[in-house]
Amino acid sequence: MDQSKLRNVAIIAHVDHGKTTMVDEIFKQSDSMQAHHVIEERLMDSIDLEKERGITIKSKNGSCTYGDYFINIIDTPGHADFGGEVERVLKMADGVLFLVDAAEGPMPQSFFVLKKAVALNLPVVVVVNKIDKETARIEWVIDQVFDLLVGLNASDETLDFKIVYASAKNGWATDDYNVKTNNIKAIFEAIVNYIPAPKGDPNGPFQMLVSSIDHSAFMGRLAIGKITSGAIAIANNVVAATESFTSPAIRVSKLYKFERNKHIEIESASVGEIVAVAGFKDILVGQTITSASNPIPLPSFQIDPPTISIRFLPNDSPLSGQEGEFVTSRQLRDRLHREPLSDIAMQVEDDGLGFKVSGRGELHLSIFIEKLRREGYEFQVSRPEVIFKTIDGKKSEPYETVTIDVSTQYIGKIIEAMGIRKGQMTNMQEDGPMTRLIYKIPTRGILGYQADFMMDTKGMGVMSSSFDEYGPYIGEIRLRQNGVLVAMESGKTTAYALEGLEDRGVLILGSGVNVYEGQIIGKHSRDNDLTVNACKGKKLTNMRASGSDDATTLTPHLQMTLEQCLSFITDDELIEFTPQSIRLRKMILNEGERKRHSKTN
Ligand SMILES: Nc1nc2c(ncn2[C@@H]2O[C@H](COP(=O)(O)OP(=O)(O)OP(=O)(O)O)[C@@H](O)[C@H]2O)c(=O)[nH]1
Ligand SMILES: [Mg+2]
Repeated sequence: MDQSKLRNVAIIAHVDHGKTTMVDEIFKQSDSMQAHHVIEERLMDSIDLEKERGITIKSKNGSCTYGDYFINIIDTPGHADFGGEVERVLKMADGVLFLVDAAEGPMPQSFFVLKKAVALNLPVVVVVNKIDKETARIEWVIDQVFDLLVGLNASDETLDFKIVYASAKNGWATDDYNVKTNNIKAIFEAIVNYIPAPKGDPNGPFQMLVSSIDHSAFMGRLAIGKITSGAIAIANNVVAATESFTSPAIRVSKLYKFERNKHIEIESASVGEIVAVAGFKDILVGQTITSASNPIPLPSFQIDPPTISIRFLPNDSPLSGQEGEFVTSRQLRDRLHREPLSDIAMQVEDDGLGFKVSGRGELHLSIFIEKLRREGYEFQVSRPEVIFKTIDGKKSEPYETVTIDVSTQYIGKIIEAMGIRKGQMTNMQEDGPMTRLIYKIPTRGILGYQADFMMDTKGMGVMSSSFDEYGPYIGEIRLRQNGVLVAMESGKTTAYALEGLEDRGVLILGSGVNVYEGQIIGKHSRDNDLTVNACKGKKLTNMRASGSDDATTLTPHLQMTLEQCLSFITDDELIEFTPQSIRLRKMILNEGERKRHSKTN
């Protein structure tokens, strides 16, 4: 392929600023697209969980053609928990499209991803997206982007960035926001004119840094990266190497490039191209695939360390083994240890009691939990904990920067909630009916706040946070004020029994559900735990048979999401996950034993 006609561009932005939607349009309006082809919405969000949640979790490669140019596109996740991913895949890019929402302007993760692009000295094309929004404030957004780049000590060339204005959702872009168009030609032109062709010596020894790993049902692990030197062909002998390690040589069995969002088999590839290489069984991200006769590894990645961890345990609840396919400790262990092979931001350790799984944030771990459930695993987890460190002899904990945009009427609520969570306000800006609040807050404090935030602001607020730095431990933060209602015996819940419990608190399950002794069935309205009978039936009368439970009408019970459960439980509680159920329980199921245990501790 003609190196000068190649472009490798990564699309980066804060969460929801429209990256995947822009990629749809790039595919739709590129020359490689046949007219009759229909592209499904957010095509690159191909994982079920991505479709359901409307966010990108894993970065993905694709490509299109424009005139005689071949453009490789890397769609990246915008959520802070997946920032490690962005950092890695930027190594495949020769420039970035930096999208920013025309109303929101740069948000915490905009700063993070832009910082990574500037550090790699990548040219930046700024795309002010969503200019169709009524609340768009284009000039302000551009000033903000400029200030951001100045703050990052960007070079003069970078500060002289090209700007394109777009409405990805409506399929158009323009160089002049006063002139509406009906296509995204301005985006394509910016890519070919402002993002350079890849560099590298086509005749040098073969080198490709592995930036991500994909799985193919037939070929196993596929190592994806950009060729930075030389060429590769089927049947070549190559090794995977780092500065301290060289694998045995393998023969390249298959080679793929990306066409639209699909893998296409090819015979050979040369410098500048982004390809997937099959043949290595155990290859890892950060290793370099390089010629077997003259191996020259490239420097590997420095990935930000994990900030929170959760203990995974085999499921030992009385209902275990009824819904899942994989239940044993060994199956769980094997699966957990497999994850860090493709997600290097995740760490797994055996800790005697179970497995400590550490990641970049709540969402990173909760998405993993959901993934395991869907694969058929049963397991339990304990309360998420932040990872403390000792820095200069002092106990330290992770802090985040939180940006909150709310309608001014809810500020009081937010300030109160942030206070309880030990957040410190660093900035407050009023802008019309909205106010932007910026806080520095311990990660512990913000864990699980998203759901409450939605309630506090009646869904009218936007909050996002990203890891800032380790700082001094701030002391106890007590978030759960209430105790729980705990089932005293195993059985099926009855409406009759639950009705009697409604004034004790808020129930989290309904009638006709199998529960076990020690399972949590609701939140207590007071601060202590209360053991209750959730299964008792009505006394027999000669009018009605026992079991006809239907005359009772229960208030609909509270449905807790996975994330809400994670932030709800305390140290003596667990969450039990199966493919069908999420149950909360006391670690010690029997009330007597629980009491004895708490006395002796
Ligand atoms: N009004 C408007 N909405 C848009 C535009 N582009 C995207 N959206 C909407 O913004 C939301 C987020 O779009 P995505 O493309 O998923 O955003 P993303 O940047 O890929 O998000 P993550 O990958 O999760 O970081 C969707 O509801 C889109 O329909 C636009 O130009 N105008
Ligand atoms: Mg996306």
